[in-house]
This record gives sequence, structure tokens and C-alpha cells, in this order.
Amino acid sequence: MDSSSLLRRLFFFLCALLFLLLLFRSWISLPSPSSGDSLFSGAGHILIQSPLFSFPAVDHATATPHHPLDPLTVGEITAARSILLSSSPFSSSPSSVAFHSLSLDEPDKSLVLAWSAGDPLPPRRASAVVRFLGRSYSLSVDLATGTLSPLPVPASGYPTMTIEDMTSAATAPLSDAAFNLSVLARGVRLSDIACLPISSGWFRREIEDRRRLIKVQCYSGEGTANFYMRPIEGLTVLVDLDTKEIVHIDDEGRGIPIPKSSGTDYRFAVAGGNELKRPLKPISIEQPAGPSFDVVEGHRVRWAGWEFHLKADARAGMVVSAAAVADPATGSMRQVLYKGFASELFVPYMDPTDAWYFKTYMDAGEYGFGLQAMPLVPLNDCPRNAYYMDGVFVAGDGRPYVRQNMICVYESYGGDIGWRHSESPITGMEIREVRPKVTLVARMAASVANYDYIVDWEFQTDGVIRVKVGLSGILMAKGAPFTHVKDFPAKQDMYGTLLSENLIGVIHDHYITFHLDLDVDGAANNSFVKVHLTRQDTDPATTPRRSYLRATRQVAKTEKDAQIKLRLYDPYEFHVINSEKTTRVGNPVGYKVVPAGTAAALLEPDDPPQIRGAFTNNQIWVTPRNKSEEWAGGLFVYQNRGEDTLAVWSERDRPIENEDIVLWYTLGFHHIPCQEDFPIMPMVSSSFDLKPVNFFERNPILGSPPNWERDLPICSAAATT
Ligand SMILES: [Cu+2]
Repeated sequence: MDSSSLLRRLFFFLCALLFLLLLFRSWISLPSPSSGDSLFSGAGHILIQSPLFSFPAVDHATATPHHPLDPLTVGEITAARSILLSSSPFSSSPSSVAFHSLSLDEPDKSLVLAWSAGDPLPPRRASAVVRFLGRSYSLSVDLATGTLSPLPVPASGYPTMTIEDMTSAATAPLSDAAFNLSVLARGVRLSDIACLPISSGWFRREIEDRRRLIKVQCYSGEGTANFYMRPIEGLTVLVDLDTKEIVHIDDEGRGIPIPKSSGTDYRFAVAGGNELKRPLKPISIEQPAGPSFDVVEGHRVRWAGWEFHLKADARAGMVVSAAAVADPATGSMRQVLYKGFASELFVPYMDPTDAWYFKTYMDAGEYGFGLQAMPLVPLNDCPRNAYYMDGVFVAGDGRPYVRQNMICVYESYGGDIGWRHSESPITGMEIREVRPKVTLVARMAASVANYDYIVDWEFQTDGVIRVKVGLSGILMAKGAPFTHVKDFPAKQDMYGTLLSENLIGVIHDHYITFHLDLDVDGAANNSFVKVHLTRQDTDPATTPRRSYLRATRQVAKTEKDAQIKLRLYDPYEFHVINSEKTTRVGNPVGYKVVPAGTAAALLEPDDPPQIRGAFTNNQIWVTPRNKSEEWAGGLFVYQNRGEDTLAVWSERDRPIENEDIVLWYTLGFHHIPCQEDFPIMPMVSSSFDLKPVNFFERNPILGSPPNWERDLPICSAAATT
């Protein structure tokens, strides 16, 4: 055998070996038949690379905390519950205790920042809010010593409802004969009704001072899963949340027909007739070499120089803590954000009539933004390359339960550009430099009855954190005795848009107020600086220009200097700087909050809902950090009088210069419904950025590499049918 034929045989042998290796690699990662995946799917037989990585699953029954900010484990919740139930006064009647919240009482910031992996954890404490024999209690539970200590209780309001509060309120009307007769008189079978517990707000009425109240309204689910589109209009039941007693029934609107069910169902299996005639071909992000992030011990996320702690929270939904970013010049980690979360939501409807005026929801403090977060749907809520994190929450009886897949973390690449420059032919330089933008997203989605909120914290390699809120789900709609706009009395206010026959989508606002404890290069010596752009007029003798814009810096001394209403024609940048640190050339290091599309609160400030929602009166506030000021609407939001809001705290006008400060940003939406929102809304979203401003010495992703064809996975068409 000559040497060339030996080489040829060797080449074929190596090719066969490589083929077998590739086959084996695919085989060991084959998805199970029950997963619904297939190696070959859709038209054209696309070769799909199966994920070759997985994060270890958490065994909640035996989980232990690893980080000072890790949420309470199943074991810790069980221990805290038994400490509380065996202590006075609760031990006298443990079955009468309702747990409205039980979560980690976070250690002091100084202890958390001083902690390193491997150190013993600071003492673990739980904070509990319970109702017992008609009273609310706020308590701190020391898990090490087994002791209970009382905390102050707000002057007004009640804690977040338990899931049991909501379900028992929703079924309470069915025990009332007058209610049942009214439903039947409207031609609706009792077996078809679905009812919603609607927080009743506070309207300066005497009964609100002595009873915990809720309003219940019902819908007909006949012929559709989308019962929200079939309101039984005008029938409102006032229920005592503690006793489940029916306090009052408003029975109006019997002449208003129940809107039709046809065309309202949105489920794929049911609404198959809506299927697009030309669906898109399958699309997915594949990472055959695995993700570039890891999640250490369940909660510490590390990616592209970022490190942060991520956890689910029953009230806030998702909490990002201790976020730090590596400085590419030195490699050292630099603090950016100690704690960020959605502190409160405010959703007032713009219809002052009897069955609607009270709809002024505060979804975090009243319903629990995290309690309402359902498991995310793999492949559709989050892409295929996502990692999922569970939430561990507490039922009304104090027992723990696991909300699986409540948060997802994934790397996102949508074809966006990190930076670029091309030279044009006039310079004679052949330069085409572009860098792709890949980001890391932490996502949750809460379904607060009809509405769905998607909250994304998106970390970028250039140091930007983008916080995005998406709105989808189903409108809260109103029955009407009209089937066409022309039939509506001209002088009457419709309060919204006719979406379909007999159905009005009522105008409303959404506000989401974020608590952003920025720690720019440390907690201390942070200041809020307003950088004001103003027009300067010139001396015509010195320049052909008549005017230019100039930036001047104003350091906010006290809280009132930092109550910001955004104005397009009076622009500012809003920086949080570390006044002790400067860049090489002398600029103070900072991060700025960059607003995007948003909306301002326009209700009368003395309107009771706006008193409670006064935290939306400004888009930006800055307060000195105070552990008792985390919830913008107050600790007890339900039915409160607005005495404990961010607006009230800020009026103290405390010093905020060179302090540990918290910036609050409110993202707002005015929503005038339209027919495209029927029967379910396409996503609408808006965002704001936390962006480094003179934080780095230069573009921090200057050294990031471009994409090369040779590095990318092969996902080409393998064959055609
Ligand atoms: Cu809306």
C-alpha cells in the first residue's frame, strides 16, 4: 500500500469516527418523548441542536440558605411558623392565625456587604405579618433563638390579602339568595359564573375604619374561557373579608345584556380558527456549548462581568440585589445596585360610576405581585436556553409551598448591535467594525386576575441595566347596552372604547414604582445630581450662531430637590454619583437613570385613590435609605388612607447629599383600549435604563470580539421533504 492510499484510508477512518462521535453526542442529549421536543420538526427537517447543559435542580425539602439574602427555605418557614404559633398570644388559638406574609428579614446592609462566600451567615430572621382575632400584627422571628418580637403596625390599612382571602371572597356571594336570584334573572346559570375579588380602596367612609372590605363582581363563563369579556354589569357585592359576611349588594344594570361569547376565547386549541394562514418557520436561540452565565447555589448569578443575587418575593415578585460589575480596566468588581424591585403598582380606572369608581388597584401591596406570578411557560415565556428559578411562598395557614419556574434567566441575542463604525469611501479606509449585543435577562410574569405584567431586568455587557415592564392579558371591560358607536348617546361619557358588541374597554393607567437602592462604588457618599440642559444665547458679534445648549450640574441637597416631574422642553439628566470618586480625568463616577416612554399621574391630588397612590406624583424621587421605607404605598396598602407613602416620607425633606440613597422611578402607561386589545392584548412595553455615566474610563466593551462564522453552531436545513 502506497503512502497516499494509506493517508486516504486514515482520512476515511477519522471521518467515520467523527461521525460516530457526533451521533453519540446527539443521542446522549435526546429529549424524552414526553418533553414534546423532537429532533426533526416542522417543514424542511431542520436539524436542532439539543441543549447539552442543565443546572442542578433544587430540592426544596432539604435546601439550606447559602447567602445572607437567600429567601427563607421550606425548613425555615416551617420553623418560623411553629415559633410564632407557639408564642403568646397566638398559642391560645393557633388555628385562628392567618399568615399574610412570612419572608426573610434581611440582615443589615453592612453585614451583607462584609460577607464573603464561605463565611457563616448572619443570624437568620423572618418578618411575619399575621391577622389574629381581628387584629394585624407585624413581627420579627429570630430563627436561632426561637423568639418573637413585635414591630410597629401602620396607623391604617391591612396587610396583603392571602390567597385564601381572595378565593373565599370570590365564592361568598353564592351563599346569598338575593345575589343568586339576580344572576338567574339575567339569564346566567349559577354554574357558569366566575367572580373576581376587587380591592375596594378607601373613600373616607366610616365603615372602612372598622371593617376589612372587598367588592366582588362576576362574569358568565358560558361558551368561553375568557369570562372577562362577559361581565354581569352592575352587580357588585360588598363582602367583609374577615367574616365573609355579605355587607351590601348593588344590583344595577339588569337591562345590560351579557356580551356574546363568540370570538372571545384565546386558547390555541379552542381558537384554532384564528391560526395564521402563514405561520413563521421555527426560530430559536441555541447554545450547544452551554450558557455564558452560571447560577451559584441557586441565587447568585454571574455573567459577563456582572454578579448579582436574584430571588422571588411574594410581594415584589422579583428582587435583584448586590449587583456589581467588573471593571474591564482592572478586573475588580464595582458595586452598582444594592437592591432593586417593583415596590408598588397603581392601576386606577377612569370611570367614576357606581360599579367602577373603586377600581384603583395596588397589585403588590393588595394582591402580592409575586403571589400572582404563575409558572413561566418554557419555549414561549422564556426561550429554550433559559434557566428557571422557583419561589418559596407561604399559604394562609403558614405552611410553605413552591411556585415552580417563577423566574427565568437567559441570554438574549436579537440581532442587535453593541457598537459599530464603518468608514465611507471618501476616507479611503476599509473599516467595518461591529460588535453584537448579547444581554442577560431575568424575567417574571404576574397574572393579576385578568392582567399580565412581565418584568424584565436586562443586564448588558456595557454596564447598562434595562428594566422593562410589558403589559398583556385581558382588559377589564364593562357591559353596555350598545352594539355600535353611533348608538351611544352623544352627551354621555363612554369612559372608554367600544371593543365589541355590548363591551367597553375602560380607560385606565398603569404605574409601576421601582425601588432602586443604587450604591455607586459603595453605599456611602452617593449624591443625586441633576444635569440641566438650558439654552444659552450668544453674543452675535462673536459667532454666527444665536444659541447653544449648555449642561450645568445641580447637586440635590434634600429630598424636595429630588422630586422630579419629567418635562420634554426642560430636559435634565439624572445622575447618582459617588462624590468621593472620580475618573482619571476628574469626572465624578456615576450611574444615570434614563427614562423612556412613560406617563404622569393626572388625577386630582386630593382624589382618595391618588392620595394612596401619591408615590406616582413624581416620576423620580430620592430618599435617604431607610429599612422601613421599602414599599412606596406603605407597609399596609390595603384600604389604607395614604399616610405611609413615599410622598409622605419625601415631605420630611431629609438630607440626601453624600448619603446612602434610594432612587425611586415610576414607569407609567395611559391605556385607552382599542379593538386590537380584544379578546387578549398584544404586548405593550416600556422601560428605563440605569446607565453608567463616567463610571468607566472608556467604552467598557471596546475589547469585545465580533461574531465569527466559525464559532457559531450549525443549525442549517438538513433535508427537505
Ligand atoms: Cu392597561
